[in-house]
Amino acid sequence: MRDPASFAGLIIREKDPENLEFPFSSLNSFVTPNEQFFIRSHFAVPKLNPRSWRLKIEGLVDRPCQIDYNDLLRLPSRSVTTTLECAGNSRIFLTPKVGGLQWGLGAVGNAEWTGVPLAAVLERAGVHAGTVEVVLQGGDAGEIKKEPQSPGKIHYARSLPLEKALRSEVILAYQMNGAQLPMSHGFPVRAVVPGWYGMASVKWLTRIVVTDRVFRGYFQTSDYAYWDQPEGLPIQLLPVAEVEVKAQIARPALHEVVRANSVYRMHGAAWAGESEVTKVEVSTNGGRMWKPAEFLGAASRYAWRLWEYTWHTPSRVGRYTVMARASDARGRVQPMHRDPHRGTYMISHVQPIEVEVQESAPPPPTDRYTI
Ligand SMILES: Nc1nc2c(c(=O)[nH]1)N[C@H]1C(S)=C(S)[C@@H](COP(=O)(O)O)O[C@H]1N2
Ligand SMILES: [Mo]
Repeated sequence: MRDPASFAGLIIREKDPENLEFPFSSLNSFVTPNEQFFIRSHFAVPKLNPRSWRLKIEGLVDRPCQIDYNDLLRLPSRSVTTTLECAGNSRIFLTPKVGGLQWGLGAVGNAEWTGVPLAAVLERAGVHAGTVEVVLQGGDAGEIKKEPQSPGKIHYARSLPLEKALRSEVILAYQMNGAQLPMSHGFPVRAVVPGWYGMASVKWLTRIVVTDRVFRGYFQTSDYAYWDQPEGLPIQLLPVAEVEVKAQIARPALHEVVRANSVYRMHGAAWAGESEVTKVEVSTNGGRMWKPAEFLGAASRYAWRLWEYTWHTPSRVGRYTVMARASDARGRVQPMHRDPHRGTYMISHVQPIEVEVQESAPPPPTDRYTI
């Protein structure tokens, strides 16, 4: 029988293509089980057969080549545990409302991915001097119906600057949490780009193009871009890339009823892109006072850190606001307010969670279902 605790229970944000959210309030493990990992797909899942699947490597390389599935499996592999957060995670909290999938807190998950470093594959092909970017293309395609409409079907594609592409944590993964990569998560092979928002981790990877130009594909110009104003230049749109520092509260959930004058275990997760989370602070009085939360494990670069805080709930019933705020090794602190330059992405400002403190409250849920 299936372990009842592995019941998926994902929230449907879109039925077709499948876009499913992890119910973040159920967070109870460092690694998110595959069945509960959120799914973000722009087009229908391409049916790729590992026997006929090929990864083409072309562009500015000495030896353009094709790698098949068995070739890839024979190359030296490595595993990396990384948090994958969609750049649109938490969008539902933005006011006024903005377009795009209305994700709550659960377009994020943490998994152990196993595969071949992208650098090894690039080395085999021999990258030319003067290379600027590496473009990763997925086997999925579709039409963009909103403006600017695409000229027919286009493939999902994203680029990485050569420097990031060569870093050892960037892998072409064929396993997720020790199991074969599931269909929805990019079977047979996907890129995993630790420290960057999810859109960089191209699923159903079929083609790599090495180029001496900056790639200007749809998913990094029209979509997944934000406003930036470097000194001395007019404001410009840049591709969304590195993950911001962020803490999220799993429990209490929004509008949860909490018992007055009791001991409540607040908990959640925090992550910091290419840096490391060094501190999570909690406020239970609307941001007037902040107290340190405790970590449940050591920092591991690219993976989230689970944290908890023992809240002695007020004796006076009423509505209270709880918040969590993370800091990282680079000195970044989660902002209290939204930066409008970020458009509809990179939603990392502190999220106030309103709860009801009442005389009696339902018992806290147990981790496992007992049926
Ligand atoms: N080929 C392809 N890769 C893709 C996407 C896609 O639609 N097609 N979506 C991207 C986005 S926006 C995110 S957040 C992650 C989600 O990965 P997951 O579905 O495994 O959680 O995949 C990325 N890779
Ligand atoms: Mo995403």
